[in-house]
Amino acid sequence: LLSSIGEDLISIATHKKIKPMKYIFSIAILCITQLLVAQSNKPVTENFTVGGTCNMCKERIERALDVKGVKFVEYTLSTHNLEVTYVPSKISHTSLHDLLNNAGHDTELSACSDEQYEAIHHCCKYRTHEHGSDHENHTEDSEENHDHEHDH
Ligand SMILES: [Cu+2]
Repeated sequence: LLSSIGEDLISIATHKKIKPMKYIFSIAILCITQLLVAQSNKPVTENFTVGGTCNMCKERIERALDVKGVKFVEYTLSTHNLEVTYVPSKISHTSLHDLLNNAGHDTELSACSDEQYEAIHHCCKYRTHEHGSDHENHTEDSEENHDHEHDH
């Protein structure tokens, strides 16, 4: 960028018909433009709460944000905190929440639809999850077979 500005400076300077004030003004505009571009390309880091219970959730959440514009993503199960570093000019703040909702996870800003929530694995139902309790009730009642084959 600096070299291109330098080239512009030389080309502008060689045109002697340009008035000094106009010259300075155009340089200022150029600098401000470059600054704004640099600003929007600068990654920002955010932390927010996302619903999740297990490592499957962690994996799903982090995979959901494995997209263009996201530089870093880490979900901490114990705190339900998601740390994400992204480039605002490439991906918007709301897009991040939409992606998480699509994956079936509520964020502190937006909840996913019932349909999206239903799509996640049954052991990942974080909305009603109780820690330390195993619900392994295999209620397969003894099947009654009424098929009696009578051999004569
Ligand atoms: Cu899970």
